[in-house]
Amino acid sequence: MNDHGEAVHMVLGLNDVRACAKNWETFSSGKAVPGRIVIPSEVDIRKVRQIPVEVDPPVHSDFRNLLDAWFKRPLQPTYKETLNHITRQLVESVVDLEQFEVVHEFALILQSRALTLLLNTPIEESETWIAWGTHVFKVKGDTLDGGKSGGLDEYIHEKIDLAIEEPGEDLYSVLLASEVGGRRLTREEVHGIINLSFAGGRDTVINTISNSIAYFAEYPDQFKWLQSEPRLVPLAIEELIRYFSPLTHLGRVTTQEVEVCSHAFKKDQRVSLGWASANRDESVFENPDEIKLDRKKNPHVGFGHGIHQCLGATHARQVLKTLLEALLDKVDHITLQDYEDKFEPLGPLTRKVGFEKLNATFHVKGAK
Ligand code: EMZ
Repeated sequence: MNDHGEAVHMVLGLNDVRACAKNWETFSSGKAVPGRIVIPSEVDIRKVRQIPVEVDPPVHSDFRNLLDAWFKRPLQPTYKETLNHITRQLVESVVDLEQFEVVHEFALILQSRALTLLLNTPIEESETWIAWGTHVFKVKGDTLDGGKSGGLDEYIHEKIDLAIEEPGEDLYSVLLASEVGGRRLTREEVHGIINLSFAGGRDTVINTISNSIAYFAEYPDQFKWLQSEPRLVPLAIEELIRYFSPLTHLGRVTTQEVEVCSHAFKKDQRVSLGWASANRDESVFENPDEIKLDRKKNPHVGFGHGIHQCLGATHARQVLKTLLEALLDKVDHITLQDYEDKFEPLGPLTRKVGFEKLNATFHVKGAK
């Protein structure tokens, strides 16, 4: 495909995608200017380097070593309890409604409230984030918007200032007090980590939630079946992530001449690692275009692969698990009223990634 005047070569098979993702020396994330590895490119609307996704080793490893423990907090009992409370409260608030709009009145709210746990900020902060809409850089019609991106930067800078003045236990304060490679993080680096925390897990999580709800509405027998087999929820989550592949692809930039799938690449070319395509690789996944909730062999790359494997994956999985358990517990079945698909342009193709809007009803268990 073409993007911003540059050819982007798309690697599509699972094994090739994995091989390129592993080979960070040749397929670099850090050698490109900020925003260039993202497709569509964010070069024109974002100046800050997202960390750790736009950094190569050895610095990348220093950041991962620092961040991995924080981003594993979703496994802690208190975190799980609060997430469970937030989720059930939201489910309760819509379960009696004749209908509600899933994307904006449910998924966006859940993603934003859950993110307050990941950043360890007050839940009220989510009100501001909800007002930003489903993507932190895009405005209606899917256009990347410099003004919106600048607004996010301003917001982050304000929060960094507050954390400098009055350090707390939030991620801003923790990062400002942290070290990488024997020195304090710079303000720019803190900004880059927080920017990614807002951008990386937003539309991806929202689309996965909306797609999953639509799927269970369309296949009520699968919902019932999972209700009778709740221990299979973790497998079901991996399958939903494989099938919906919320992040279609992410780019790399070649650092030297290299051959991929018999194609010659020059130095400094953009390459797309096609997670969504790899996740439907028919040589690996049996009936790849079907959702098989108890799929056992499921080596999907929905969270990427190699050193850049998604830092927020533990949180995202926990959000989905908590939500699915709450739905199985409270809801008898789900019906859809009307919806509008959301498509992502991919050069000559488009891919359905989620919904612009999705009106649904959660029919409460035990209702007459
Ligand atoms: C970037 C990307 C990948 C990008 C892991 O995140 O997700 C996109 O939605 C964002 O716009 O900035 O974070």
